[in-house]
Formats: sequence, structure tokens, C-alpha cells
Amino acid sequence: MFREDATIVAPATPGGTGAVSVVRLSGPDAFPIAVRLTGLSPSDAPPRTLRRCPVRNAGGEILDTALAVFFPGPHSFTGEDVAEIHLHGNPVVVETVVRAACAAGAVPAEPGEFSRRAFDRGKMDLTQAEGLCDLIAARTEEAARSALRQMRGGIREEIVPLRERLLSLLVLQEAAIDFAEEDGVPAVTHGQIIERVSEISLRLEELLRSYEAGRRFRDGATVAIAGVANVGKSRLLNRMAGEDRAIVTEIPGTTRDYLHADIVMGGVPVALIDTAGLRETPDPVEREGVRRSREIVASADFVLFVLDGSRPAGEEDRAAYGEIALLPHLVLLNKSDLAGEEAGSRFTGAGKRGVVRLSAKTGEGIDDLVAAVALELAPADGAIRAQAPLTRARHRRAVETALSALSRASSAAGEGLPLEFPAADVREAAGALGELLGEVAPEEVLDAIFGTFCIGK
Ligand SMILES: Nc1nc2c(ncn2[C@@H]2O[C@H](COP(=O)(O)OP(=O)(O)OP(=O)(O)O)[C@@H](O)[C@H]2O)c(=O)[nH]1
Ligand SMILES: [Mg+2]
Repeated sequence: MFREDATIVAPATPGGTGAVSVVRLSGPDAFPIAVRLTGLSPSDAPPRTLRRCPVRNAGGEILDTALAVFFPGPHSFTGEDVAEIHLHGNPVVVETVVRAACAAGAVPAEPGEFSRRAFDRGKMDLTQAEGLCDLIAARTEEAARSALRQMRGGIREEIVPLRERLLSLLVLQEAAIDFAEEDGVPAVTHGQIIERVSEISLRLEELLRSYEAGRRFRDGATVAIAGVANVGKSRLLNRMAGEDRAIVTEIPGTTRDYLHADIVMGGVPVALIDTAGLRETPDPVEREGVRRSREIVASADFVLFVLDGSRPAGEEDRAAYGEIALLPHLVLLNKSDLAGEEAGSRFTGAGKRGVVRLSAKTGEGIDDLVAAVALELAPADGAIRAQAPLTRARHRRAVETALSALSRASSAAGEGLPLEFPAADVREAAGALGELLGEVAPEEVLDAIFGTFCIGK
């Protein structure tokens, strides 16, 4: 029997104890197997309605009272007949029921196999399956919302019309190639090709821009707190994390090992990292801490550069700033609760973003800081938030491939080359968009994507 013809079974809920655990079956024998386990029959239970029933193990012995529900295909998650048994949330009971289902003819599902079946039966495209995966894994409300839009077909809705426009352009190009000699009026001119290609490219470029924000919602960002010793980096981390995470003392060089706190900024899951003060020191332990801090700072998505606003900025501050000046950053003037000279006035080099005055001690200015960083990590651009942004490197690569093929099509048409040339490029661009949706994706690509899903999904 081919794997596709098998009936698969897996727990749909996480392991461990809980109020309820669900075992899910999908495939041609999902109903007969569920009937065997529960004594119910689909004729006793209207579709998509929970019915109370006993559940038996492989030996026919009752081991739980449960609820069962039947979803006849094709109106089910996978498109096949699906049955679910809602058990009491005991891992031993779940395991026994899965074993009983296997004894009755089911096979254990592989990771992502339910979603893969839904995809194979056209219940969703690849971006929707990925959206489902991301919805389950989302770490912030904003990330969940973005994933939900993708799961409901947000990317598909953008891509399908663009792909159709490319395909109809291709039809015109092919007609013009085939009938060139017969008729004086070509189906499409070089100028028209350039015009259509540029309209489609503009839209694809917009989509590409949504990737940075989309990726951040999904993968999160690292934000490093940097600066010389004793400016209040650790106290700032504690303030932003809302807990006493890092040791704070008036002794310079307190922090050696970097440490991080998970917070949310503008809907983006952020790993906020406190680092050792950047300075030259004879202490080998601190020196190693500084070395590691430099590595962390260099690889962060964003840097908060802290100055002690109660004293003038010194040579050390300037040297430390030089290390991060080229990274995306914001300059913070800490200790605003103390009267003193504004160190930041010397940092006009801080650029268009300017400086944020705050006090890690009193909390003054922290809201402004969070708002400023949120803007950097996730643009407030309503358009990007309203649609489904591109979220994966795979999406970005596909759109980039389409864009560079279209740019070649446009130059070929601009140079007046025979229509075969721009036609080949337009075909490639349409193919890349088809791959994005999973329509022409190779088997290995699909296996790799669905293989990252969890079992029972
Ligand atoms: N008044 C005032 N004191 C602050 C503020 N932030 C930090 N401090 C004090 O400044 C000193 C140094 O604070 P830390 O947070 O340990 O400084 P750090 O930058 O982490 O220092 P290192 O780990 O040594 O690099 C401590 O005595 C803090 O209480 C602030 O906003 N206002
Ligand atoms: Mg510190």
C-alpha cells in the first residue's frame, strides 16, 4: 500500500497530563477505526458533532470515556475522512489509544503529515501551511495575527493575481512569436512587455519590503545594550524586563557574562542582551567578557548605546561609540533623574534617530524608548501590518528570483531582442511565484518544510 493510502493516527495535543487530549485519525479507514475504538458509528453522530462514547484498548477493554467527532472528507482539515477522539489528558491513555488505532490498521503519522495531506489535496497552499505552523509557534499577539493572515491566504491573494498576469503576458508573447509572419499586428509589443513587467515588479518589490517586518514577527530580534562601564546598562535591562535580572552595583566592570531577558517590543519577540562595559582592562576575566560582548553586539539586530547623562561623555565613551556607530542603533542618555551635563550634546553624530533621555532608576523615558525601538524593528506602516508579510527566507528568495527574471525580461525587451528572450524570463518569473505557493516545488523541498512541523499537525 502507498503511504498516501494509509490511515494515519497521532495525538493532536502536546504530551503530558491535562484536562483533555485529542487523538486524530485521517485517511480512508479513519471512520471504521474510530468506530472500532468507540463503538459509535458515523450514522449515530452527525458530522462535526461531538458524541459521548467509551474508548476501548486493542484488547476490547474500556479504558476511558471520551467524546468523538467525525469530519467526512472533503470538508475536513486534510480533505480526507478525519475522526478525533477527545480523551482525558493522560499520556498513558493517549498512548494506548494510538496503539489500539494502529492495531486496527492505522499507521503513526510523521511530523507534519496531516498538513502535508491537506496541502496535497489542495486544501491550502504552501504559504498557508507555513502560516499554520507559525500561528502555533507565535510568541506574541502581533506574530499570531500575522501568521493567521498568512494561514488564511494573505500571501496567496497577493501572489496568485501577479502570477496570472505574468502567464497571460506569456500567452501574448507566445502568440506574437507563433504568428509573427502571418499578420502585421503583433499580439504584444516590446513596449507593452516593459510596461506590464514594470507594474508587476513594483508590486513584488513592495512585498519584498514586507519581509524585514514579517521575519521579525516570526523569528524575533536581538537587541544588545552596549556602552562603557557603569552607565546603567544592567539597571536598564532590569527595568525593561520588569525583574531583577542582572546584578547592578556602583563598581565599574560589574557585568562580565552577558545575559538576556525575553521581552516584547512593538509585537516583536525580543531577546534583550546586557553586555559587559566596553573598556580596556587588565583583569583577564573581564577582558574575556568584553571580547564576548563585542561579538554579541556586532551580531545584534539593534543596539541600545547607553551614556551616563549625568556626566560629560569621555574619551572611552567616544571610542565605544565608534565600535557601534555603523550598526543600527539608538543613543540613550541614562540617569536623567540626576542633574548634570548632557553627555548627549556631544553625540550629534548619533544621526537622524537622535537620542532618548531616560532614567533606568525612575523609569522616566522608558516608554519613549520602547516606542522608538519598536518603530525600528517593526515599521508602524499600516499597509504592511494589514496584509500578510513575507516571513521566510524561502519567500524572499522566490520573490527575488522573480524580480531578477523580470528585470532581465525588461532589458531584453528594451534592447529589442526577439520575443523568445523576454518570454523565457517571464516564464521563469511565473515559475518562481508558483514555487512560492508550492505549486511546482520539488518533493525534497516539501519534505524539508513539512518535516519541521510537529507530529499530529
Ligand atoms: N541615579 C541613577 N543611577 C543609575 C541609573 N541607572 C543606573 N544607575 C546606577 O549606576 C550604577 C551602575 O549601574 P549598572 O547598571 O551596574 O551599570 P552597567 O552599565 O551595567 O555597568 P557595568 O556592568 O560595570 O558595565 C549603579 O550604582 C546604578 O544604581 C539611573 O537611571 N539613575
Ligand atoms: Mg552591568
